[in-house]
Amino acid sequence: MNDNRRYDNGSVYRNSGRSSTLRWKLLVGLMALLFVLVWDTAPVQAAKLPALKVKGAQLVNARGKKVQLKGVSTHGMSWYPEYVNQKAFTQMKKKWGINAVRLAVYTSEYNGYCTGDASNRKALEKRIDQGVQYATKAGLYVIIDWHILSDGNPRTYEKQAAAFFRKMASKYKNHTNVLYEICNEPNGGTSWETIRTYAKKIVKTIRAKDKKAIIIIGTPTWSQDVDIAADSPLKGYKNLMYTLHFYAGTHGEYLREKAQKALDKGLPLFVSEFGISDASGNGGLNKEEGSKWIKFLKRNKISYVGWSLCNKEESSALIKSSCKKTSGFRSRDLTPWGKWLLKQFK
Ligand code: IDC
Repeated sequence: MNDNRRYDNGSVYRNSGRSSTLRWKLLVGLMALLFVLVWDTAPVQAAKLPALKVKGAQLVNARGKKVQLKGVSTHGMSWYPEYVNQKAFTQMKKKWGINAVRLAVYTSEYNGYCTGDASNRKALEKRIDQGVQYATKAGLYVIIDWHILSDGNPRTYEKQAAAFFRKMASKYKNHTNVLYEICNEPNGGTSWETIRTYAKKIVKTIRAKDKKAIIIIGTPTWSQDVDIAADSPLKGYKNLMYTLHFYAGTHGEYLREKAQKALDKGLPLFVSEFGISDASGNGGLNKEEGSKWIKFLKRNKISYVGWSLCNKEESSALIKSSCKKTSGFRSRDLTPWGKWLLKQFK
């Protein structure tokens, strides 16, 4: 008796179940369609991340709270464009715990922006644009890095730099998450005076379009002589920071002392690139020195960005050369440096 009733009720439920399941499926389908449509057509939320400011020597948010950006730099985007993708950026934000990414645009080496042809420039600009969009969607701050290196003196390609940053600043003036790094590492004996002259021009160019974005200015000797820059920083502009780079296999206490001197003079520092290999980007890792650096950066709330997101056979690459994936990285895909860096982000 009980059993029959159960069967009876069961069949009634099954009948009405069928039509309500259908209704549910339709509803879910419709919602999914709507979601896809909205997702696809929604403009990138350029203003999602609050704009940052510089207060004294410190990077702060709109409420004046200290901010430390932590992130990863691409290798040259002509060399390793495949790592600039949405999945990788979103994974690095969600799983690695980074809040910033740096897009390295070499000016001179390997299809550099200034040495390649017009179609190469176009391709690089497209890649930057994709990088900015992916970073924005992932909720990351993004640094557009004018990566001078073998060209040594930023004035070598000053005209190109001005045109480039004019373009970038008008494109991204409403992206509160974009930062501009105007000369990666001046070297070859280029003086601070020369860099300063260059910086004044480029800052002026950017400010004509974008009144507020953070601008990071390179310093002499591969962005190490921050103490010298601290004696005569640029005047008359807000939100300027100065580049400090180190590779812990080569640079230790003496460079931290220079950085301390700069901080004591009130210079806002930004470590837009570092590693714990030697300065060539290769050789053994110095984790002990690396930890001393991280402590120093943490104590002074200085932002830092690790070099580099690629699988090149060199110890400063984050991904093992045997790993061909360009997203969805697992711990076993990372080099010893990659594993070490991820620990610092946590
Ligand atoms: C290195 C790359 C290497 C590439 C070389 C080009 O790791 O694969 O062949 O550039 O010259 C820097 C520079 C950065 C260097 C890095 C390691 O900003 O471009 O990348 N480094 O040498 N400064 C100190 C170290």
